[in-house]
Amino acid sequence: MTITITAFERSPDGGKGLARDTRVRWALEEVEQPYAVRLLSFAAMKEPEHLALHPFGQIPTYQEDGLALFETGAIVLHLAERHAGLLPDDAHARARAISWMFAALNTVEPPILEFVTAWLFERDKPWHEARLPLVKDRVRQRLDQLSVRLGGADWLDGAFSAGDLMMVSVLLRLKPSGMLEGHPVLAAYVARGEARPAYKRAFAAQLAVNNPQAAG
Ligand code: GTB
Repeated sequence: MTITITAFERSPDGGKGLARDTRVRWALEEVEQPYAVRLLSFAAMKEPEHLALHPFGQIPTYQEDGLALFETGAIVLHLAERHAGLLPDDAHARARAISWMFAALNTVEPPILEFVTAWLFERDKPWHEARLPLVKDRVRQRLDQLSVRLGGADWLDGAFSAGDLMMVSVLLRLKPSGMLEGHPVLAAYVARGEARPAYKRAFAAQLAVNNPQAAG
């Protein structure tokens, strides 16, 4: 059965690939699985039909053969476990790659989200000037730690894995702010992710939806 995911009818980022359907598209491309996309308006995401698939009324969702999933971590892990290409065969290396997925989602993404929210949406708040440096520092601390761990390696633990896919996806959220520029090791790591043919296909597919003129 065809895999169907959901995505924004028009992402607020206008095609920068920052909405979370991009990481699911990327995983699908890495494991060479064809997929269809059902596009949703913000209003449709809050309708009972979509809430039955996603309890929080968000995108993306994933459907295949009677299985319905939400949460990008669960979706990417499901794909990585079912198809070759995103998890190593060795049991220990596999467990470590999954640790990196969780680290991306639970340890690195939260301060990045706090920062992006403050930077984009809280500029008019009276406490904005005082809060922004605090949330920036929390991001910098994680970026410093991650840079040290990555060091001169291409990927976090041997070959490219679902852990890298998730970490690069999370770090990409920082690109518009310029914050990655202070961390050349991570900027190069993100660039390696973006250079993967599977990422390029995923990016182009979301661009065709969100900015058809730019997609050409
Ligand atoms: N933890 C969930 C997951 O990983 O699947 C989070 C899902 C989520 O936050 N989905 C967002 C959503 O549906 C879209 S990705 N939001 C609508 C809502 O909650 O009503 C977040 C996002 C949105 C827009 C941009 N952008 O424009 O730059 C970037 C990221």
